[in-house]
Amino acid sequence: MTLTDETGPQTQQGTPLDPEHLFARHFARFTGETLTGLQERFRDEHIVPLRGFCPPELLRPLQDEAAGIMDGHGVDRKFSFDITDGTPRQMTTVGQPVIKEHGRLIHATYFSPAVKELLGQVVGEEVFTCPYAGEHYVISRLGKNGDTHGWHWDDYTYGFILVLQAPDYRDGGFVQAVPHTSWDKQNPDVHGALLKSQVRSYAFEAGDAYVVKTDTTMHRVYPIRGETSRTIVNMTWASGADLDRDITHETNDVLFGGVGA
Ligand SMILES: O=C(O)CCC(=O)C(=O)O
Ligand SMILES: [Fe+2]
Repeated sequence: MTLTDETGPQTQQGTPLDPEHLFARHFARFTGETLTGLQERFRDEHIVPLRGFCPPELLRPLQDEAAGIMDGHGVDRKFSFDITDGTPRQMTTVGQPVIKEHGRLIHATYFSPAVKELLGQVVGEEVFTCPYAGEHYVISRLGKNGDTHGWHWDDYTYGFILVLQAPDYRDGGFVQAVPHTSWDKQNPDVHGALLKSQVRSYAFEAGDAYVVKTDTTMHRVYPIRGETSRTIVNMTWASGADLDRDITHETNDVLFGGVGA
């Protein structure tokens, strides 16, 4: 059980929550055969759920932190992107600069050595924090009937998505992924990707996370319906090869405001 006051989430003893300690202890569950299973699934599907990723003590504080930031700073977005073949983005978002200022726990999650180590083990190579700060972390919320994060790819190799609030799958909001597809920013072809490969769907609960190879896995969040809400934090991770590539970030800049003015 955690308590929160104006200095942020605290333990019952009144000391600030130490996310690193909680992550390191909690990730004992992602070792041995469980880890091998995650590695195999990631290799096969290029996306893998990390069920129960979030240490229970951190879930409520992270939910509260994200909700507070979203309520104070969320921007409603609604458009379709030519650069992803016209797919819709209808959601409320907050970009990295605001989270850096107000999101101690989200920031600590992104810069956690234990999280970095776990992600590297799951994907089978070392991962690096994104060289472009605007993609370190963003929050998005689907909160209105029909809200969706339509089909797209992302700029860097890996995405890590922490699910803080999720509808029942009957109300939509689950993730769909199509591995072994690629994004030609000059000639994006979503329908071609759907025909070429296999769509898999994944439903998540609050506290789950997933890792996805975002540059070659087209993905989307199925539209939500009715009175429900879905909130996630998306954190971008680079591969070693990404660090030597010249990568642009058009969709992040428009959807989340990039690194700000
Ligand atoms: O909401 C999700 O689960 C995926 C988010 C995503 O794909 C993105 O922000 O690029
Ligand atoms: Fe994405």
